[in-house]
Amino acid sequence: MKTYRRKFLKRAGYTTLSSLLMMGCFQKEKEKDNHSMDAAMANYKNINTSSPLRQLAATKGKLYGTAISSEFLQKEPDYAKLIARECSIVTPNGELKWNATEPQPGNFTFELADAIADFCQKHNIALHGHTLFWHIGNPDWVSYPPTLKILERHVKGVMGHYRNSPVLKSWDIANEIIADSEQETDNPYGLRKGVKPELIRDLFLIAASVDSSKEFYLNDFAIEGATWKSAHFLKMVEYLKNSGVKIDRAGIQSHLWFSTNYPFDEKGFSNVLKRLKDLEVKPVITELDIIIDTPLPNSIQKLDRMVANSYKQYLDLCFAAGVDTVITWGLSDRHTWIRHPDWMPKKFKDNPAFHKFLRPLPFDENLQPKLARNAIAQALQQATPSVRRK
Ligand code: 9MR
Repeated sequence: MKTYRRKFLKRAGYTTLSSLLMMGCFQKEKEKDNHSMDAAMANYKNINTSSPLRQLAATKGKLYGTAISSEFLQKEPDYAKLIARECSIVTPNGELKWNATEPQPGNFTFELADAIADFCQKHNIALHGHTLFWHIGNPDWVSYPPTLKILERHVKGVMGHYRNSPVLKSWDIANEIIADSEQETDNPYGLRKGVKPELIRDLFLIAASVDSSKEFYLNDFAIEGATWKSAHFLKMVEYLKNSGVKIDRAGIQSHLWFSTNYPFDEKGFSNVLKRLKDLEVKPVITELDIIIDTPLPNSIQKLDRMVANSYKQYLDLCFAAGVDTVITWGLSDRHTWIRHPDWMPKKFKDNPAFHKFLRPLPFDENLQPKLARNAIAQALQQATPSVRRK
């Protein structure tokens, strides 16, 4: 089995996102009848190429958006303009993480996150709060997991600041609490070592005591199929529901790998969505981006078509299950995390010739729409309407 480890996470002792996706989520035995993604759905005919994605989404009672960074918002007016045009929801890339909001114990700072909130207000965009609790992105003084007392002060400080915000509509109350594998948990819920289910329950309770007017998410990755992680994620959702706490939505991050070598686990993912429906917790696609795994095609054009077809296949399934919100982890390949040296999957990092094949988002480096943008548009156009999201 291949493993890819991000330098950053290796230090923390966690298996990487990419290795998990490779191992569990999509890596099934090769199927003889695995059709060529190149040939499938190749045309994208009758697509509305002039309407912004937010408008196409609104027509179906849905929201479309992206992760956003205050730094680029300030430095790149063309990027800011594109976000305002295309998006009806955004997630701050890092501005609401613990290291940004409470760098010193009890000292809160919201300058950068507020700049994003102001932008949202100006352009009528919903803001998704990411995140109150994570094992990464914490200042040095915070241990993982933190004590309930430290956690409570943090949640009160951060959620309290946005209690009256007209744009902030939802929170990732907890992010990535499920361990990366069976070997890395010490409890039947599959939680990261040291994390007790009661702590997560209390976190949701504290959040509800501060501001129950927002939607509460449990957010995680590598749950887009029948995986060890998805089984434990669902178990935690069920535990939270049974504990009677407010949990409205499941954030399905969707950092996806597609390949001509292994199929997407449609059946497994459909079962995850069905189980969430039974639990009355609505799914949201919170961090979508798509990497094409080796063997890579011989041209960027073909690669872009494979990415687009993968978007279409994935979103068709999501929309058929009633998903009403899709957030991509970036809008343009110019800013994708996956090209950053700290995060680039090893397989790509070790092969400089592969770098240019990391094109996971709907717009290119020059902010020009790619075929993936058309695939999202077409999936939206073909989707059954959702009950309108506010
Ligand atoms: O894309 C984000 C990257 O720029 C940050 O350095 C990193 C640490 O804060 O977080 C990345 O975003 C992650 C998100 O917060 C949670 N899911 C996985 C995302 C990609 O690593």
